[in-house]
Amino acid sequence: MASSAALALIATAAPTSAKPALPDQRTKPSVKIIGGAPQAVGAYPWMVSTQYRGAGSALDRHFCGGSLIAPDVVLTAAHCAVDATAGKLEVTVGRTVLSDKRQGHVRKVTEIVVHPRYAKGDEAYDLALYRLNKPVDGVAPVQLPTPDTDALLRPGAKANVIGWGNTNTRLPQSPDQLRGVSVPLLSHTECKATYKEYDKAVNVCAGRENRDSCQGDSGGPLFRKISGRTYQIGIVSYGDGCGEQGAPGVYASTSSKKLWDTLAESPQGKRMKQLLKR
Ligand code: 4AZ
Repeated sequence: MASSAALALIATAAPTSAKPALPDQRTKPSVKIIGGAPQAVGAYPWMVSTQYRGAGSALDRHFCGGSLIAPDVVLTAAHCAVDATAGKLEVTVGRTVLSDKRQGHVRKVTEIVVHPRYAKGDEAYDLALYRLNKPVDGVAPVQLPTPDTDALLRPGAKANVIGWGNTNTRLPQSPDQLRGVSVPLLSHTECKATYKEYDKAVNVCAGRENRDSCQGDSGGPLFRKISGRTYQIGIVSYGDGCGEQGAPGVYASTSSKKLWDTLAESPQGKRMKQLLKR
């Protein structure tokens, strides 16, 4: 999750990280979101960096991605939000280069709603919402799919994932500029074969060797552009390492009716759902 603390840990523990580097990877290091490229300034006005408030650089304060889904609501991952306190957070909407304070809109967070079925240590229902102190006007929120349509989730179709997360599986490298990579969607059967905790009712998975999201991308969007409209189909959730062969990235599936319906199992979730008309 959080970049600075987690990355400090990686920095000191680098030689003995969980996944030993294979010889060919040592001579051919993978760089990028994993395997991606920098995105043009202004390309994603609804993209969000969630940050801890404070004096540090935006790069150090960034800890997760998110997306604007209503003028005053940000969608992110539960594992990003579950230990956070609203008063200590801010979000930056529509900024591409984290250090460029002239880009985008900064808002405070007034309320955090973690999905009531999200259980720490479990991986499913990895969805949370932030209510903002003031709407972001003049920015079109990203669209969410019609519940329980799976037309956007066809295995083999290409989706995109963007974020400021780690670009290198072996070194902690956080980019200042937003990056993105195209990832193939996989079938539920393929996902379940890798992750026994995978829940096809609320998850979707995507990626292949050297094309993946990574630490720091969590909470950010997996999306497809269809005839000029952008649909967010997933929220970066988890994976075994980043960009490893046979270990795709897992995403909370924003097409899942069950994911949204069960949000109403808490009073806060129910209110937020009404607010979003979902
Ligand atoms: C993480 O640690 C993380 N490859 C996020 C996404 C993925 C793996 C790890 C998916 O936040």
